[in-house]
Amino acid sequence: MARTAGSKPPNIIVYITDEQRCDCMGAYGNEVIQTPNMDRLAARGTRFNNLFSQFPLCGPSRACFITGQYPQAHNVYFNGVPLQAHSPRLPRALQARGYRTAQVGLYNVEPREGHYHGFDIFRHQEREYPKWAAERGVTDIYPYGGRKRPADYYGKVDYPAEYHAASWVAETAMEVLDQVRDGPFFLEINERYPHLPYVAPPPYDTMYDPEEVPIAPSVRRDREDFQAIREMHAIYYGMISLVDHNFGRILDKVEDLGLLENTIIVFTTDHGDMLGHHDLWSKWALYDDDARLPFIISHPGHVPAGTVLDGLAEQIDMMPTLLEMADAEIPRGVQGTSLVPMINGQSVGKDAVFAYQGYGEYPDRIRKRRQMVRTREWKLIHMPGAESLLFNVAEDPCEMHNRHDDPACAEVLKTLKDRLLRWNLEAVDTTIPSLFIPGESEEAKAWIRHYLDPVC
Ligand SMILES: [Ca+2]
Repeated sequence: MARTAGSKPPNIIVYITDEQRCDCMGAYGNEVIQTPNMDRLAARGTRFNNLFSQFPLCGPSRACFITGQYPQAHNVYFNGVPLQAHSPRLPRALQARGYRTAQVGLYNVEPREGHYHGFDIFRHQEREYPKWAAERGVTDIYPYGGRKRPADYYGKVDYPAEYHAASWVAETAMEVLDQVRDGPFFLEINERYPHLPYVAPPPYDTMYDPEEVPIAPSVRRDREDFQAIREMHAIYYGMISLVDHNFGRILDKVEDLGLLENTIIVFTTDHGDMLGHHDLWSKWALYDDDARLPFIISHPGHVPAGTVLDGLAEQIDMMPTLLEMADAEIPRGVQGTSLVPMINGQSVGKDAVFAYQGYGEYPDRIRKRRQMVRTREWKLIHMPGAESLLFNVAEDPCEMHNRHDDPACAEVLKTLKDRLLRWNLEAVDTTIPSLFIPGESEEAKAWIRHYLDPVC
C-alpha cells in the first residue's frame, strides 16, 4: 500500500465491552435501553448490523481481533492459551507505523504482558483496580462470588457507581489520553462489563422495570425462572447504561483535548450473552445472541456519519481495516479483509461468515464443539456427534425453527457443509511454524527470511 510521505496518521481508540448483546443498544433498535453515548458514536459514524465474532469466548475472540486471524491460525482455543509469538498483532503493526500504543482494562490475550503484544503502556485492571477501590473504602469488589448458577447471579452491589471498575477504566483511559495526546496513538480499552453475573451498583440496579424490558421469543415463557430472567435482563440493561456513562466520559475527553477530528473511534464487544435465550447462558452457542457483535466506527470526514451497513463482516476484518486507515503495513498471515470498501460503499460485504466454538470433549450441550457458517439467508451450526442446527435467518431471525432435517433444505445443507469444509482447509496458518520465534536468534531469523521469501 502506498504511504503518504510525512503524513501523520490518525489516532485510534478501540473500546471493547465484554459480553454485550447486539440488540442491547439504542442505535441497534432497542427502544428501552438508554445508551446515549454509544448512540452518539453511531450518529457520527458507520454501524455494522451483521458483523460476527469468529469465536465467542473472551480470550479467543480477542485473539481474533488482535491478530486478524481465524482460530485455526492463531490457535487460541480457550482462555489462558498463550498467543503464539509469531502471530501478527495489531499494536505491534501500529508501532511499526510510529504509533504509541496503550491498553487499559481487563486484558484477556495471554501472556498478559504489554511488551509481548506491542503495547507501550499497559494498565491492567486486575493489578490496579483492587488497590484503587480499596483506597476508596471498597474491599469486597466481587460480592456475588461462590454461587453456582447464572440464575443466582443477579442483584446489586453495595458500593457507589463511581467506585465501580468501569469508572476506573474510564479514569485510567483519560489519564492515558493525556499522556499520548500528541499522537499518533492507539488506545485499546477493554471494559469488563456487562459480563455476567448480572450485578450493578445503584442507581443502575433499579434503572429498568423488569416488566418493560423486551424479551425475545427465544426465551421460553414457560420456564420456571422466567420472572428471574426478566429481572436479570433489567440489571443487564443497567450494567450497559453504566458502561455507556463511562464510555461517554472518554468521548468527552477526546473532544476536550481537541482530538475528535483526527481520531478513529471504534465501539465493539467480544461476544454477546445468551441470557436464557434458547435455554442457554453465557456464550459459546453461535446463535446470533452471542456471535453477532455491535461494531461502530467513526472518523469525521473519512467514515460516513449516521450510516448503517447490513452486509456480512467478520471480527477478523477489524484489524486490517484499522491498519489500512492508519496507512500501515498489514502483516503476513492476516486473514481478515479491510472493511474500508464496505464503508465507502464499494462492497456489499462477504457472502458468508464463519465461527468456531468449543474445546475438548465437554458433555454439556453448550460447550460441545461446533462451527458456524452464515450467509445472508441461512445459518448452519454444525456439531459433530450432536444435533446440528440449520436456520433460515432471513425468515427466522430469532433462530427458532431448526430446518436441519427438513428434506426441502437438503441442497442448502450440503452447500453450507461444503463451505465449512473449505473454510477449515483454508483457515489454517500458512505463514511460519510456531517452533521459530522471530527475534530469538540470528539463525532463526535467517531461516524465517528464507522460509518466507524462497524466491527472493
Ligand atoms: Ca468475554
